[in-house]
Amino acid sequence: MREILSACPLDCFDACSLVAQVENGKIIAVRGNKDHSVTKGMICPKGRAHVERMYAPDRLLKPLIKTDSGFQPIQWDEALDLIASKMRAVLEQHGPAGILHNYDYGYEGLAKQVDQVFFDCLGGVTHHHGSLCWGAGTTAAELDFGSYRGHNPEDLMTSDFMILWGRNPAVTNIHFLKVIQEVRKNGGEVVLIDPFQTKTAKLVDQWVQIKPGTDLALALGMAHILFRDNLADVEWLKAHAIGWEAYRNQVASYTPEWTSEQTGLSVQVIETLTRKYMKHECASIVMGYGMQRYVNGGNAVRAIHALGATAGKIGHPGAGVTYANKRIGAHVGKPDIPEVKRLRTYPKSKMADFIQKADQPPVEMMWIAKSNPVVQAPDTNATIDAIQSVPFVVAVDMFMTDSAALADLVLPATSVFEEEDYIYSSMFSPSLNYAAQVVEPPAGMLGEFELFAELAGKLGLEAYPAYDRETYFKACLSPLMETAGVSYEDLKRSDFRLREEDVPWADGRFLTPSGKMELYSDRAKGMGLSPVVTWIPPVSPTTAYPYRLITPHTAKSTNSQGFRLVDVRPEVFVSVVDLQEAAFSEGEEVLVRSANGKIVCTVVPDEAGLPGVVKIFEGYWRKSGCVNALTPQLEADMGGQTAYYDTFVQVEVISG
Ligand SMILES: Nc1nc2c(c(=O)[nH]1)N[C@H]1C(S)=C(S)[C@@H](COP(=O)(O)OP(=O)(O)OC[C@H]3O[C@@H](n4cnc5c(=O)[nH]c(N)nc54)[C@H](O)[C@@H]3O)O[C@H]1N2
Ligand SMILES: Nc1nc2c(c(=O)[nH]1)N[C@H]1C(S)=C(S)[C@@H](COP(=O)(O)OP(=O)(O)OC[C@H]3O[C@@H](n4cnc5c(=O)[nH]c(N)nc54)[C@H](O)[C@@H]3O)O[C@H]1N2
Ligand SMILES: [Mo]
Repeated sequence: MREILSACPLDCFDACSLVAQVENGKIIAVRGNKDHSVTKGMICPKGRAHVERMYAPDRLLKPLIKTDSGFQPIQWDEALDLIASKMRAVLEQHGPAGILHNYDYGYEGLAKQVDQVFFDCLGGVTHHHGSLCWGAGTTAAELDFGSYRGHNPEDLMTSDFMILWGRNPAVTNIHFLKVIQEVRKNGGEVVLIDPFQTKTAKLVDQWVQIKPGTDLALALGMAHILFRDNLADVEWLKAHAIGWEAYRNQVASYTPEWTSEQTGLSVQVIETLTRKYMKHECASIVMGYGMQRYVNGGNAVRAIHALGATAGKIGHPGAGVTYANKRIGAHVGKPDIPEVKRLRTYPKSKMADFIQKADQPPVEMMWIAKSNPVVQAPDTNATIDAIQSVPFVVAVDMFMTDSAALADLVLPATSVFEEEDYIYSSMFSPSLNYAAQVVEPPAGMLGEFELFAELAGKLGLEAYPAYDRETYFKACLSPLMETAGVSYEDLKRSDFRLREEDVPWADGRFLTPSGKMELYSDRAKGMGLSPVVTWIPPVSPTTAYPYRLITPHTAKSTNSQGFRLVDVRPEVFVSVVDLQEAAFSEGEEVLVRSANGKIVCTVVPDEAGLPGVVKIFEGYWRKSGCVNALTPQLEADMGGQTAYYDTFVQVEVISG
């Protein structure tokens, strides 16, 4: 048996380093790399499942074209000729904006980012702005600090008090559990703020059950208390922040009573939490992405940053406010290609509407890769209609997803084990991981790296760099090599880190236009937002749709990727209080209906659930019932973020 270094390409905080075990040219298992500072030898079932996915009988191995009698295999060359001729026709008639390039976070390696190089070389195709995932928060961090840099895991372990704010690491970020363990082992305290009693709630000292969409109010109210009681670190604010007086004036009206009314927390809980947070020198706040999937999500993250600053915790070891952690990503470049002007962009959260309304030019061709928008984008029914309205759709995936099934041409994708790559995440882990090619791809299979090169050749696209893989990687990684003073060979290992300090903003120098932390942001103003954080209420329920629907991430899957073989109804978690009044009961199948669509779910009681709030995990395919059939194309206050959790539903007995 041989062991070969690889890495997990899933969209995840942890970005694990993997070791593939190979026997007779076949991978028999994969394990976590023991020598990796974050992975520490432990991986999750989703990481191990890369092997199952690669050898799965339903994996796509050949290009498929849609015909009257369903999908039929065609030769690669034929498929690429067809794409080239369709592209040429759209380019001639409508220009590059007639092509829409849809991609998401389905695969986190560099090798498959050549799609962006290709479409940029085509000359500014229609492209999204913002993100379905974390855009409100990353934009908030860019406004406040100039970038989103988090405290590294080892530094967070030295916290003596930690607020986990809307994050569920027991499910989404399992290597963070080591951080929680260390903090508690050293006598520190960990508090979780989440509307649900998640698995994480059982691993912390205190669970604070906040009303959904009101974290903004809590952060404003906590800052109010710090100023009111002269606890605020005004020295820090004077030295390092601009606009702090305007911000202090702003929070003056957000009293504990007001905060209590918004958040559903008692004044005592709010006061005590504030005092504890202030009192501990190494008090950290670590946010997740659930709490920014609201119309006020960006302001909520800005308010939490501002709270950290008011407490004087920014740039302090073991403290700070961590949302994401752009380390390697800040030093990754792109091949040298002519600069492209993206003439037409649309907010990612409104793709379906955009496609239907686009007329100058209309969307004539769509490229779907590394994403499953039918299941994951908001408003599934509208997304299906929109994709079907596009005359020619190409999808690239390892499997016939609900999105690929709508395409005219489906191209298979390679597994991470079949290509050499460099993989990193900007969510938490600060490491770059090398993934060697472990096995050859199936005979004749083109990976996306080769596919775009072939396509560029067929189109005579001279701007597309005719790089081999190594030249491409070097072009992307040269800024990193320069910053770190290392050679390309030095990067061919797991766990490459920049030797910069663990503590962001410790030198008091920020990447904002003013060089300070911006509690007053001209850039926010330029975006049509209040320059200083302000209260924006979450959306309210209506009589027709009285329940707020939260659709968080599940342990069983990364987004839709683990639901391929699942064929059961999703569960709808209903609070026991609501269940007492309801016409349905535990285990019953019910119709969950919103203004956008409906799905059938099985009722599960939530012993600790808030009345008026129901939960269904996201990721289920259409055969089970996509939760996004219920969600609207609603944009948050910033970052093109989807306000998924400002969705309202009715739950009812299935009649007949
Ligand atoms: N197992 C697994 N791991 C994953 C993923 C997955 O699908 N499965 N997905 C990956 C991806 S793409 C992402 S973006 C991350 C997401 O990682 P997380 O942010 O940790 O997970 P979420 O489920 O999005 O939301 C976190 C928590 O926010 C809570 N929440 C909802 N509304 C509110 C609110 O108003 N206030 C507060 N305080 N909390 C609220 C939810 O109840 C949930 O427990 O995880 C990554 N890791
Ligand atoms: N209701 C609701 N909806 C949500 C969320 C929520 O909390 N609630 N969360 C949102 C979040 S945080 C995110 S990040 C998005 C995720 O949205 P998506 O990124 O669309 O979700 P995935 O299900 O991970 O789909 C990725 C697809 O990429 C494919 N893939 C894997 N490897 C490759 C490859 O090498 N090449 C190609 N071409 N394809 C590959 C996978 O097979 C899979 O079908 O969903 C969002 N949707
Ligand atoms: Mo995400």
